[in-house]
Amino acid sequence: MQNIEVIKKNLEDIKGFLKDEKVMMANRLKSKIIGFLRDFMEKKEFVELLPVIASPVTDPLSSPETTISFSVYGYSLQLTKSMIFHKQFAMLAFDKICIFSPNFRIEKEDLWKSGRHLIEFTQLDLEVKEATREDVMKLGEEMLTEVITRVLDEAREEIQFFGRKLKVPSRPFKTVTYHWAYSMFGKDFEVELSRRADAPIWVLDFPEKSREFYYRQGENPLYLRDFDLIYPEGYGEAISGGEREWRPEKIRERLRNKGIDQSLYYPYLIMLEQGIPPSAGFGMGVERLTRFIAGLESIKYCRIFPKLPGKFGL
Ligand code: ASN
Repeated sequence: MQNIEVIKKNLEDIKGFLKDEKVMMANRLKSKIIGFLRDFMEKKEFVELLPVIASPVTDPLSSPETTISFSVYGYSLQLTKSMIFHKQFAMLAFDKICIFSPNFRIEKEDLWKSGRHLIEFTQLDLEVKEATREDVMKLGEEMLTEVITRVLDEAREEIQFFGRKLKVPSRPFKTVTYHWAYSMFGKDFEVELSRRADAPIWVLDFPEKSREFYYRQGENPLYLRDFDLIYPEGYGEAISGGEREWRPEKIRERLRNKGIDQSLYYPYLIMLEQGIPPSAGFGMGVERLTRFIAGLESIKYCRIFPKLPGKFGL
């Protein structure tokens, strides 16, 4: 049971929050950004699908213990942390798909301070059949530059309100390897890299051990055919994605090596055994993109009912 006082306090906070012009402007900007993203995807002939909110299996991410499960009609369902498995499945029917997908992730409580974590957020998740990592990275670069170009032209009032100095990044974006970033800045390299960068920068080839089992391994199987895109000026991660593993024997081997119980992933494993095409794709957080474009200190302004790690909220 929620304490009535806590609920009242939260409602008061929300009322104050809704009167803040920053919230109104950030959400107006986000609405335009979503439109620009949609136009871009349509131009590239993507089919937009609607999101899955709960299903028998979801992305474990690095913390399977934070998966939220509940029972419906005696079957166990999980709240979506990402639609990765559904995206791969959809490749049986479509060549290019995208979804504005709401994700729910229990983050560590102290991450409310990071300025870039919400436990409920939306990512533009996309997948392309038989694509390579390079294909989808190129797509990500085109998408980000097009959105920024259109914002500068068509969201002038919002950009002026935030006093944001934005420039369209030139392509191709710079790339570094995980290995290089880690050796330069240690395990928090994302923060440091982002703080020092004045343009978006790709980080490639994460170690197999550090990421989920669904990314395809590279020529050196210790590293993956994956990537993150990092925003400049300290805004942190923008995009995460890569090529997918589609061969069931490889996934079984990865699960075994990671000590993960295969029965947790039966729907996925059976899908792979019946055959799906290889693909590549990524997800881009919509609120994080809005935060970066507006130059906001906190992501909370980018949703009208923000849920921050460790906090109670409507
Ligand atoms: N959307 C990401 C991807 O496509 C997965 C994630 O959100 N963890 O790889």
